[in-house]
Amino acid sequence: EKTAVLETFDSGVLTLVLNRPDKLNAFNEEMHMALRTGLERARDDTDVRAVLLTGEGRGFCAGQDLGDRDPRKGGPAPDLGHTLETFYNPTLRLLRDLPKPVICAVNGVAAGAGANIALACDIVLAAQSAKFIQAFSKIGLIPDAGGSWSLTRILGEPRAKALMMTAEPLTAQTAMDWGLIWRAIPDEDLMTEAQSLALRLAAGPTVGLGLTKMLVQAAATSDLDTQLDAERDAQRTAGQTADYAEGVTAFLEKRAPNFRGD
Ligand code: T3D
Repeated sequence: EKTAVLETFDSGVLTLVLNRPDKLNAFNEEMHMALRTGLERARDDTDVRAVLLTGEGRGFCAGQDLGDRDPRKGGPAPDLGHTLETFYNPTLRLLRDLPKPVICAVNGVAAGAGANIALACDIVLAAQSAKFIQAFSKIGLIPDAGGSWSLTRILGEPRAKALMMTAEPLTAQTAMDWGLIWRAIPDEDLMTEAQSLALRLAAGPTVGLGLTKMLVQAAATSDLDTQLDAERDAQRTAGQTADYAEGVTAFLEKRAPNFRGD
């Protein structure tokens, strides 16, 4: 049995590759746990300064493995609230709470929870041929993995509802035009660009980047006064890092900074 998520570490970047290509990297319990283990390592290991998430084969992730939900096998209907609470929601929270940049390289179709996990990453690059599909309505489910929240906030109700109710595929180009992802990239250049972005961010001021991520996320639910207070507190912390001292010194010495991540 192959490892459900391939993990490699190089120059501060932890690369996690969803690895069930025969099923377009659909989630079974093993892949859930392997991804969670990888994200926990990213959180706990101070050598990890950026994460790159992608998929093996022609798809990024087709969401839940429906083979594990076959009603024809009999038995009571599964409690999908329980599976969200046990498997999907902890992964979403890990991604959002990780105080380091998470780059997603969407190498092919991203459907159902697969689409929404991609969209929960901090910077999303997608191959031109990739598609995002809110596939849930095709099987009678609701958009999970944070999709009902993130798509509504980013796109507004009209586009969010239409995408979710029709399950029409969204091209990478339209996803970029609508501000849902950072960039659509020619297929052959996707991994090179994603790796170079991940390396660049891993060589950045990690504490400041993590604080930036948290501020942006907090802005979704705070008013300006609360956000100004949060910026004050975060800037106080950033101003005490060695990377801030290095950044200013490098500027004054007219050289590139050498950030260490602390
Ligand atoms: O259950 C819970 O815990 C609740 C949480 C739910 C979260 C969810 O994600 S619900 C949504 C589940 N996902 C879907 O409904 C998407 C199902 N897949 C598709 O609609 C299509 O496969 C795609 C549009 C993603 C891609 O289409 P296409 O034509 O490029 O590929 P394909 O031929 O359909 O798939 C290739 C293989 O992957 C195929 O296997 P085969 O025939 O070669 O042996 C197909 O069955 C398999 N596959 C694709 N998606 C899934 C899958 N197998 C199991 N589960 C899948 N989700």
